[in-house]
Amino acid sequence: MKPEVLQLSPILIPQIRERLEELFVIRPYYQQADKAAYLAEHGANIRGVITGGHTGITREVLAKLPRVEVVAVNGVGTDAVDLAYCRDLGIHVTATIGALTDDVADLAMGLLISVCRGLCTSDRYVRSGQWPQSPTPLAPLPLARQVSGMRIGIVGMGRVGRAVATRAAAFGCPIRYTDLQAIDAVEHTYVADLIELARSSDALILAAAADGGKAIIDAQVLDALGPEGYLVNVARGKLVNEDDLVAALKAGRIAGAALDVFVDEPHVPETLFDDERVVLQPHRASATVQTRTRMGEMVIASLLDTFAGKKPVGCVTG
Ligand code: 8YV
Repeated sequence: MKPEVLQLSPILIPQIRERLEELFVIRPYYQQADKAAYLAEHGANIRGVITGGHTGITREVLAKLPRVEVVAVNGVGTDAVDLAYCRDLGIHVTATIGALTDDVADLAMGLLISVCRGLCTSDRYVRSGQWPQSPTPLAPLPLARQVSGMRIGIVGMGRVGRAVATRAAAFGCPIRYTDLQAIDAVEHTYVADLIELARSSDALILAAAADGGKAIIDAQVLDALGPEGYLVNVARGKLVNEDDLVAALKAGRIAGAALDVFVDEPHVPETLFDDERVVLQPHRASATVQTRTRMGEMVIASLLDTFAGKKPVGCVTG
């Protein structure tokens, strides 16, 4: 009999979906209107869970899955899963570690360039037919901020942070970073204090894990970044106090922000919608065919390992 797997978020790669259907009985929880009834019907037979990094799984849902052996996160962040609770119950939690590093770092640089060079604003300018009305160099577009050579502060020097550093270094950017502690393998300057890092950076790039659940970027940090400074977030929305960010942008206390993640996705503070100093993405950092395929393969491998009685690939629960 094929193991039953509860799916909490969609898989967008057709070949991965087909393989999942071949190997397991997939129960698409995310498509159900009456989720409680669906759990009541199938919960007792579920042996595995597939979920997204942002979606995770609540303790309430886990409690309805008495036979569950593994929560396979189709993503690298496990902050939306209660790891201690899973460990206590002997449930493996896995993540697609390493699969999306390059894509997330690519998007961080893309966002930095977009916000500094006004790419989205200029694109809207051309598309809306305004260019012929006031041809360059008279176009009413402000001159942009040069990216090459910007002082970059990386918050969280894990895999993604390091991949961002490699890219930023190729742009001739001096790099400093903060993390829980200095990392021997990293050649860049460590700055223990986030406010000090913000003060000495032209752009802060957030690449930290959000397991602590704390909004580390608040008014104080934003003020240290200052009116010439930019914030880029490819990690988690909850790392930022969004009210403080909106207020800082509104008052011109920072120069701009480029955000792939938000506190209450898919809801984005509406005041950001017509702010040209902001670039917004709908949590797409890992959304390429190549990366989502690799991630899907890792999810399948971790389910198969678990059901074969092995410690699964990408296990973060030890
Ligand atoms: C994914 C993410 O978009 O890896 C993560 O933690 O949040 C994202 O890369 C998500 O997990 C896709 O389901």
